[in-house]
Amino acid sequence: MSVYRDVLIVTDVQNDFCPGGALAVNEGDAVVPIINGVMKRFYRVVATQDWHPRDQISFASNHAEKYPFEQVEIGGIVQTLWPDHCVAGTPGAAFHPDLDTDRFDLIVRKGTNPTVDSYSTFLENDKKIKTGLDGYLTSIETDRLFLCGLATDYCVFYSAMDAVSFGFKTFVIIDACRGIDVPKGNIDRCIADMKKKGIQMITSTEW
Ligand code: VGL
Ligand code: ZN
Repeated sequence: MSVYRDVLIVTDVQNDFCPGGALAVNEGDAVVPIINGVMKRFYRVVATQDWHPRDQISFASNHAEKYPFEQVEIGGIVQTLWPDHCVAGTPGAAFHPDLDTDRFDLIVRKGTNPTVDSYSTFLENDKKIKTGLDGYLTSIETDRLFLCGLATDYCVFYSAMDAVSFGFKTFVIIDACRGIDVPKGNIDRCIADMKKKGIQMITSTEW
């Protein structure tokens, strides 16, 4: 265990983001053994779950004549439309069966609001409504935050950017992440933006 209060955020390692799932990320399940291996190094482990009601605004199926991966503007927020995924309580929303969930100290569910989606595990896509995670991390006197999971260019990216804004020293364990890459090149763009914001990209074997 490190001398720092290091907290790991395991982002959305759920069946629907793994091969065979409704919004499968290429090699999404490859992160599972890596995450299981690093969890023991941390003071606390927080897991997140994308957890949507069926009438979630981000589902293309809830919009007439719209298709997955199109973008729409709703109330001033540009929202990408997705296939129905991670519907609360369904097998697709469950953690990957090989993920060592016994190690989780806290589970944060996000995207539960039907009218606003939430990529970040700190703030919904309106950038205002909090999940409360910042309060938990401050309360346990977190020194450093490490993010991993799915997807690199959506939930990991937005969570990492918000983590910096909330004042946390932030790292992304990049070999323990996989991305959607829609639109093409999105993963590389997001990695560049994270570096610009002062987020350190590290690998699971590096520290
Ligand atoms: C995510 C798209 C839609 C993610 C969640 O976990 O990265 N991406 N909902
Ligand atoms: Zn989602």
